Amino acid sequence: MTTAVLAGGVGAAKFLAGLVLAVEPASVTAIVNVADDTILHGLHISPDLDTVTYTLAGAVNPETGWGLAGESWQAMEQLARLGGDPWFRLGDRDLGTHLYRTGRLVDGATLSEVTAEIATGMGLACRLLPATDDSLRTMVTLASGEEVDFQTYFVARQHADEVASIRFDGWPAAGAAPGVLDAIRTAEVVVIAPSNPVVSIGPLLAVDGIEGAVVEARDRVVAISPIVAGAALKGPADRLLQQLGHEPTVVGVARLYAPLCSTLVIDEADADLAGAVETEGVRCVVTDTIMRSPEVSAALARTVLAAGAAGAGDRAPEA
Ligand code: FO1
Repeated sequence: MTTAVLAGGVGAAKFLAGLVLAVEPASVTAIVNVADDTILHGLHISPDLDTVTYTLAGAVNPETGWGLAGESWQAMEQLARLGGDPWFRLGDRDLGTHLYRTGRLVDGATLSEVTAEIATGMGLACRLLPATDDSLRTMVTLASGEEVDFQTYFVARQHADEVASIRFDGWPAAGAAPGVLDAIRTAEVVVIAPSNPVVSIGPLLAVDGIEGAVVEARDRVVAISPIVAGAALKGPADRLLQQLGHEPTVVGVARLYAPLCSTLVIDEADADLAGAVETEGVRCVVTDTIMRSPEVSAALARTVLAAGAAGAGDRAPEA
């Protein structure tokens, strides 16, 4: 079974780690958010691509969910010694990835090409595509009126500010990277990973052509709620939803995603809201979505694929 997964960072990476246990890894295409990307110290950093890559390679830092396990931090220590500000912590080995990516981009390679090279270098068997090779950046307007880039909001200010609005710099010009639209159109099941709907899935859908392709695939699109019992498992998704006028519950997620998916998978903790989710016009599947281990993620992946296949079957033309 071929799958295309719309992916942000840590939640998506954990789901993908289970998916590649459940199916042939070569049948999986992850389409990854790049609107968190930033240039720091002259280096092009792609946090979500690296989180997915390191997780699938079994090399991610298990405590943070980003960066590499067993890192050393001598470059950051030297930076601080020289008076630089190491607010965005780049480990010594992680820096090698950013050096490689930046060097290849400066040489004229596309982000898709470099991403494929890094994935191969890290031993990945599935396909990783950046959503776009163009520049697309999440910009956050705070309640104070100040506009900051995503990593300033997320890391430097620890997503503590009230947010007034979000925009994607580079929209509407940013076009889908090679293979992205085709992967969505041809996948037997399309998955919207349990990522932040506003700042991870939002910028993926903002790339020219992606939202249209997902809407067209709706019968075989399954989303996994990143909200469990009214809270985000990690990060500010619940607060962002609320601040931007959405309900931070599985029902709010269903309302947002109903035009895109035919099934929403929610956690057992929200089982009592399954009926309200279906009122929003999506089928609801209740299962364990807390990915404590790759085995739990693999079980979730099997449930998601079965739901997607059933959705596609519902509307399949009769033979
Ligand atoms: N997140 C942090 O909270 N603090 C950091 O210092 C930090 C550094 C960092 C370095 C490389 C990388 O790939 C990711 C990093 N992240 C860090 C995570 C990053 O901010 C992600 O964009 C968010 O986790 C949202 O997905």
